Amino acid sequence: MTRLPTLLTALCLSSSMAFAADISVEQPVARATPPGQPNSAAFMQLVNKGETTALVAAKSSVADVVELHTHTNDEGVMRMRKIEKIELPAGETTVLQPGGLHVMLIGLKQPLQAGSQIDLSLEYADGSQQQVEVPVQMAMPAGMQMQQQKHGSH
Ligand SMILES: [Cu+2]
Repeated sequence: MTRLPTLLTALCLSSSMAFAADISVEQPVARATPPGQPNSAAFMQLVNKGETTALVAAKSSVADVVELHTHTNDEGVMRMRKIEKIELPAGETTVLQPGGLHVMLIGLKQPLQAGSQIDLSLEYADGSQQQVEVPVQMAMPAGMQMQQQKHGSH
């Protein structure tokens, strides 16, 4: 009888180890789209409470293709481009926001309606996956406006 709690603890430990990437996804949001707009983007904060890893892929049932994107400032013109991964340093919060890193939803199967939710599957460098329900909003939350950061330090 006294062995049972030990066994349960061991099971819990092993299951949390199987879920290797220790990332909590906070304030996920996807941008609502008018009819006919083929693409959208999702934003969130990725809080890494574990070891350094990276977001390497994403999938959603609402879009044909999901890519990881960033924006670069090309002589004053903001352009977005696909990147292979989003680094998630240990102990740090990586912010995906308008004008910066984002999850690009390409080839929407239907318009994203404000107030609905979409599914998003995030895949990390260690092969673990995380399912996230992302609320769709018309306007981005305050503080997540399209703004260019002026500081150049990295
Ligand atoms: Cu993009």
